[in-house]
Amino acid sequence: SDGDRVPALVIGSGYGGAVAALRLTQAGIPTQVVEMGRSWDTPGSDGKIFCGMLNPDERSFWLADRTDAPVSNFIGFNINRNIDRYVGVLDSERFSGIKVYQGRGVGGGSLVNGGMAVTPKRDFFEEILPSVDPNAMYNTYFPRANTALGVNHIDEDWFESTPWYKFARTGRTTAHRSGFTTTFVPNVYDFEYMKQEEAGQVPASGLDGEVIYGNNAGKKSLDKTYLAQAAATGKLTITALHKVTGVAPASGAGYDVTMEQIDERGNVIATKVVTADRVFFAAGSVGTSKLLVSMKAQGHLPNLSSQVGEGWGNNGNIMFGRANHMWHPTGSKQATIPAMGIDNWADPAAPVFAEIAPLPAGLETYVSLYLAITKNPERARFQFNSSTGAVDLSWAASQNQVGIDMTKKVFDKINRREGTIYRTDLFGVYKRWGDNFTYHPLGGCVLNEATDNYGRLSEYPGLYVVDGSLVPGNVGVNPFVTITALAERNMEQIISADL
Ligand code: FAE
Repeated sequence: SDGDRVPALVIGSGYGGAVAALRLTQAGIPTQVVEMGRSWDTPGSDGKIFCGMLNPDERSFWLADRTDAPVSNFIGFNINRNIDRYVGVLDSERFSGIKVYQGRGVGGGSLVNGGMAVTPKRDFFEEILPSVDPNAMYNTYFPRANTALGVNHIDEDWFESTPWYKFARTGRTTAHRSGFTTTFVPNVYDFEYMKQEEAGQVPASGLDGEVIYGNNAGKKSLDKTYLAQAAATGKLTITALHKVTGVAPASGAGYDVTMEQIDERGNVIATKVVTADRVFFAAGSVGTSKLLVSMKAQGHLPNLSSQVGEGWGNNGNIMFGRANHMWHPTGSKQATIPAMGIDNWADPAAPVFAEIAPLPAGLETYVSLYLAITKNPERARFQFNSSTGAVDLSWAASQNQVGIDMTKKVFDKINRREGTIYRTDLFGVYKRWGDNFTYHPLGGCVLNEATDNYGRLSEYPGLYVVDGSLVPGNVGVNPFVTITALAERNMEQIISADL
């Protein structure tokens, strides 16, 4: 509460925040996590904590009057619907050139994501983060992250036979016929639980259209892994529905952290200041970058590196669909959890890792949906806008053209071989590419550039960055395993050297 003093305060409860919370509390340090979203532990009037994708209600979106689904249209119809403003679990934050999807709530992105748990390719990791010892990462921190996150692999025999992964097998068949390689993708969704869903033995979630607005079962989100373990130490406090708006040196030692308490409709009901000896920024690439850029510009943390706000990228995200022939159905039953990717990353002309994504519409659509991660080298910066008081992101829509070009090199070939076409009705009216949004914001406070080699904001002893803003814009695969493993590496060093 207002006026408290705490040894360690963590801003945000996603991957970086959850790792910080666990390792600090295990080291015996009382730790307060401040999270702007709600704690998703209480069912609504329908008995469920989260709503499904086909029947979204106020729980779906963060303080919005209308849903804003990534696949917004279907054969000419906009499928979004009006909802009441509420602190829903998925935010689509709009900047002038791109929309950034992020999780809101205790657990951050782990509440809404597809659970794909991919360790990056070692040579690309070495390329993007040359200051990090790759042996330590691949021998120690990636394994540690995978274990703590509860990563598991699909039973391949079951995958081959279940109707729920027909869409993935169709995507694989068409990729192979054009000479592309596919790979199974590990996940934090419990695939054994999913088998029990199919058998009707447990409540269905991944087999009942649940994912981007939360999973009511099956998924090992951070509230069930890292944060639960941290709570078990007895040293963790989580303060939900509090948004940090400022961090500045306190008189004496430590930092004053200013926060607004909001109600479930988003109204500010109190403003509080907590003083912390150490502050860990874990508000995500966008949240952390916005806070640091505005603190620097407003003179609260003026000595921060000029690199703060730089190096942001969309992980090359491009979403799109192909229309299969009638003899290549994708299935009216589709698991919401992706299990396979097309891996063309090693091709310098078209470096693409494309997840074969479900489109669980409850009916046969013949659509193959993909989320491509391309090696898009374009970057943008966060800048404080003194006339609006907001932080802008300089990304221009045209910066994704290079990602589209890479994607086309792979999927034009598949379309030619199959005699098929791209769908043009999923992202608007006659819009082929879902290129105006990202699921994978990365960078803005890049490791060893805006921070030291362990995430310390060296100009301000006791301030640290631990989340996706450390990763320079693109990691070539879905990012949360990398974010988690880097946080494990950095926290180990910080705890042993600084605390
Ligand atoms: P994040 O998890 O975003 O956590 C930041 C937390 O800070 C959030 O809970 C915010 O509400 C909170 N916050 C922000 N600002 C403030 C503030 N001022 N005060 C207090 N709290 C604040 O950050 N990645 C994969 O690896 N595999 C996938 O399958 C996958 N699927 C995805 C699907 C969707 C729909 C989305 C949106 C993302 C997906 N991602 C996936 C991306 C992944 O969830 C994301 O990279 C991580 O969640 C980022 O982790 P951070 O710790 O950086």
